[in-house]
Amino acid sequence: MRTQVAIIGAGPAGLLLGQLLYKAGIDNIILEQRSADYVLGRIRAGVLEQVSVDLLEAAGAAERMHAEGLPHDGIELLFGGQRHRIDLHELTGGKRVMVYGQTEVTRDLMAARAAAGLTTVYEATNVQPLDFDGDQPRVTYEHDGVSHTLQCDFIAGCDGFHGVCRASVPPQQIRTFEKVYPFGWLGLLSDTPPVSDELIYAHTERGFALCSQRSLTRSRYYLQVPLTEKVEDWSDERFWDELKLRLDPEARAQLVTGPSLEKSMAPLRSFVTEPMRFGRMFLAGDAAHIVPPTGAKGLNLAASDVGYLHQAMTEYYQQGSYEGIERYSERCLRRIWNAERFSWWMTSLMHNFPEGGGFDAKVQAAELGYIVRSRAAATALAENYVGLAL
Ligand code: RFL
Ligand code: PHB
Repeated sequence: MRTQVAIIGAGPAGLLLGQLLYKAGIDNIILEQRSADYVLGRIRAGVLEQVSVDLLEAAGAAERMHAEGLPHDGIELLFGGQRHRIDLHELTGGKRVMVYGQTEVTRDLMAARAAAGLTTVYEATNVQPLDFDGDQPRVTYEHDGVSHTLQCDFIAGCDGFHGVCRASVPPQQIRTFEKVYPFGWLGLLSDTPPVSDELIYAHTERGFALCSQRSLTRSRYYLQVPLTEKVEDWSDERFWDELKLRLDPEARAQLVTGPSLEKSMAPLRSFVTEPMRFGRMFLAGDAAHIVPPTGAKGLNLAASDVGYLHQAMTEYYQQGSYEGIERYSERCLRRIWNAERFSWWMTSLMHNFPEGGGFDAKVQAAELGYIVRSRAAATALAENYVGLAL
């Protein structure tokens, strides 16, 4: 079998790349180790920057997002028992974010791919990228017990943090930078109306909490918890009780609780791989970098990597130019390090660091106060949250 671009991973990065390449007339096949239902069952991101919205439009998969997604002009910071609005729209000269779940983005991209008649091999096992340092890369895999070889011009490693592509690079060719945080997020999804029109990022002595949403009838909440906590030990009731303790009195009174549709734990990590191209193999999305979710940047970075990669491949196939390919890592990494900085900063600002001995909490309180008093400080937060123009 042969294709121009072999894409490994059918998460949002792989599916978006496949659609953009298809629109540019570039043939591609996706190999995914899980089933489509499993991929859709993972509840993750909820906030899209304009760059991601634009790329979904270019991919022809934006119709439902525009009909059902919720444009948000602000976020709320809750600390010292009070909420303070950050007016993203006003502070950034008219920018906003779109609240639309990763599950729905993935579903729309899957539907567009199916409508275009493109091949995705789900439940592909033993996927292995090979010979990407030469001119004839290939990917071997097994499906239904049969071994296959896919010949290609390029391999796109869109296989997430635990994928095989980054792991296939000889260690001397790759550098990684990592920071692991001493807590995780426990998330709960429920068919209950959101507690507030806008997202609430809450900093409390009991730890961080986030009130997010998927629609006017579906909410997503998160609690900062020690990494030692187990989901099984958190009944819905315990989750709601703890969330209430981290909200202001008005939100506490307004919170509508209900049975969970999903509950899961996510560790928090900052991680970057340099470079992101190894001969004819590219890493994109979580395969190359992870941000803690506090800044809502992970999916957006995956989308912007794919934007650069699709541009580079289009220039190569349409004009024979290698420039975009050679500059891929550098272009991506500039955006990535800015998002890493912002996500680390938001995480440091909003979470409880018990080992800080009280000093960290005092500095956090001073900084939060500064953000709501100073237009300059609020603008810095707002322009990073909606996405820096880089
Ligand atoms: P994914 O989604 O992990 O997809 C990778 C795919 O590759 C497959 N795979 C393989 N396939 C074949 N062979 C192999 N050997 C393979 N190994 C893996 C996997 O099965 C999978 O289908 O990576 P991708 O596409 O790069 O997308 C990245 C995003 O999923 C991620 O960055 C975001 O979810 C992060 N994130 C958020 N990002 C935002 O922009 N805004 C948010 O509000 C936001 N909130 C979040 C988040 C992530 C969270 N968690 C759970 C980590 C909230 C949370 C709680
Ligand atoms: C979400 O809705 O899942 C979400 C929203 C904002 C974040 C992180 C996660 O910062």
